[in-house]
Amino acid sequence: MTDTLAPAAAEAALAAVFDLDALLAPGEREWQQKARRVARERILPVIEEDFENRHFRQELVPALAAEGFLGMHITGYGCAGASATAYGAVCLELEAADSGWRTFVSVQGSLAMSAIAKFGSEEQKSEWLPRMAAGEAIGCFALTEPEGGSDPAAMRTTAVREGDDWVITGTKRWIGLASIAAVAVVWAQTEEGVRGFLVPTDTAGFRATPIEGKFAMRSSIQCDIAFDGVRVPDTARLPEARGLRGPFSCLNEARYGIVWGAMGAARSCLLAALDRAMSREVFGGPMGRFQLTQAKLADMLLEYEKGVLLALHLGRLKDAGTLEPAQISVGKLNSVREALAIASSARSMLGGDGVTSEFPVMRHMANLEAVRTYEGTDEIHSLVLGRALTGLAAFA
Ligand code: TGC
Repeated sequence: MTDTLAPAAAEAALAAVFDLDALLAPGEREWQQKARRVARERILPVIEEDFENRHFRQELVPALAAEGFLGMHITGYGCAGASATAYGAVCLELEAADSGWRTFVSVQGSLAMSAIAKFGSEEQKSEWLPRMAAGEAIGCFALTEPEGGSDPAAMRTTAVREGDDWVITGTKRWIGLASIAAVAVVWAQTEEGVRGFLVPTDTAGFRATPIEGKFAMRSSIQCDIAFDGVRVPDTARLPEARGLRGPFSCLNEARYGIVWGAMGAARSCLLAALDRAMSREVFGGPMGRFQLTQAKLADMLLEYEKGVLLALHLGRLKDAGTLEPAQISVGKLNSVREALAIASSARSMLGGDGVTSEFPVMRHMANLEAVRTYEGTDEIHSLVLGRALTGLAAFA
């Protein structure tokens, strides 16, 4: 197996057209460089093996925590208080290695920690956020149910008030990290509507089971969860979360990270294809001299550059406090769709070798199929945009 480090000459050629890194502010660039180093030194050397073996390398969690990546956009409670743009750049670099590791940072920081930071009591924040930022406690975000993820309003998991306690009953599916989590942010239907609860995973009646047989996201963990009369005190309820607006505002954070992250996977595929075009001899010359090869590379470059510029624009809006959910839908839909197209085109340029683990392309393509579905499918984001344009909701 050759290593999957981005070939330096291809990287230089890409940067010579547009140096997208140069658009970052110095502080943002520092975050990006840290993430690029961690991805190259700690993740890339083992990722093909972990993907092959369906292994989440949990021992890397302290390394990511030590760099400050966990909940890095949250202020206080041991979190770095970095900009949204810096967080996006970190997502891009981690996903350039593998979507599974961007997903880890996303589930921990954008979903579980964000839910606590946005809606938790002072006690809940003090209890969980510093430990989660340090990587000592892992969190998960239990929203999606086995009957389907696109319509959380139809959730069947219930939380019933009994005296000072709540009793949670139901099932969740596709919940990242649940089997190694210390705490689950659980969304459940109550008599007053959807509410969120912090459930320590050692509570009686909580059971998380990793989902087997995945052809995507094999270096990370997604689980089924069963709640069999899980009893928690009222102090476990997130006091500021009322209705679906709660989980949806956390999904906004995670979707935002994907806008950047998918472009990392795209970059990795583009670089592999570019390197091949420059180094492979066919019909008596370099493959890169053929017009069809150049046309493919040019199309990949266009969508990659546009995708990163869009991510940067959304990052600036988010840092200004003006980013709207429909704008995140533009980014999520575009980034994942175009990253997949880039991966597919790169695969074609690699020929048969493109389907092997000698190159990262097929792994990224498989992961991106999962990314395309979670945090709002292509269809859901299209419909969010359809509603934004027409004022008519096509969900019902
Ligand atoms: P509706 O049910 O009518 O609205 C409910 C309330 O939510 C508000 N809202 C939002 N708030 C903030 N940000 C958003 N993006 C929001 N979208 C909706 C809405 O304003 C309303 O508030 P209020 O106060 O008036 O009650 O919902 P809707 O008609 O607006 O939305 C319908 C639709 C289809 C867009 C929505 O249901 C949706 O986004 N569906 C997709 C859900 C999704 O992405 N699921 C995948 C989650 S991924 C996962 O669970 C796994 S976590 C990752 C891991 O663990 O690995």
